Order: sequence, then structure tokens, then C-alpha cells
Amino acid sequence: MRRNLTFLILTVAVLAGLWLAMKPDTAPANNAEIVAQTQTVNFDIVSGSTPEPQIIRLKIGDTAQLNFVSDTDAAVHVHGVDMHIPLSAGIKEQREFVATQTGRFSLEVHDTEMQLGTIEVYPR
Ligand SMILES: [Cu+2]
Repeated sequence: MRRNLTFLILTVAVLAGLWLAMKPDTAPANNAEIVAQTQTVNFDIVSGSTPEPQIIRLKIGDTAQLNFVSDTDAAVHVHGVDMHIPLSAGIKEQREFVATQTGRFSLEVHDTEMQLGTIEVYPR
């Protein structure tokens, strides 16, 4: 009888230990994925170009804050959306690109046809 009781207590202890060790993580899921993000991207254009094209990765609903400074007058075009950004030498221009459709949108300096980068928009 006493042996049965010991066995029962041991069994319960082992099961309780297993449950504690294996219970699912109840911490809330990381919800950063579902919160829209804003990225700031700076383009310092010298003689119509930048050192290397930038890749900006967004998900639907995200925003890219685009900051431009050019040492010469220039015009930047974001292909695929109707965004033209005239730049005056030395004057900072800011534009918000809100990701409303998936795709790849290249940024180009029109006079020099230099690629400043590409905005890639992915589904959320
Ligand atoms: Cu263009």
C-alpha cells in the first residue's frame, strides 16, 4: 500500500516536471511583424550619383522617409509610382514613400541616369 502511494507521488512529480518542461511558450508572439515601420534613407548625391545603390526593403503599409541632398540641381524619379523630386543644389528635399503595392521601384537621377537604389515592397 505504502509502495503504491510512493509510486503515485513519483508519477505525479514526473508528470508535473514534464508538463513544466514541455508546456508551450505562452509569451505573446513578436508582433513587430504586423506593425508598420518607417525607415529613413539618406541620399547624398554628388555630381548626379551616389557611391552605391541602396536597397530599401518594405512591407505593405511601411513608409520610407527619403531624404535627398544634391550638390547640383537634379531631378530624381521613382519609377513605377508617379514621384518626381526636383532638387536644387544644396537644398534638402524630403519625400515619404508609403508602400501601398508590392513591387520593385527604382530611384534614378534623370539627367545622369544613375540608379540611386531600389525600393522593394513585399506582402506583409
Ligand atoms: Cu525615371
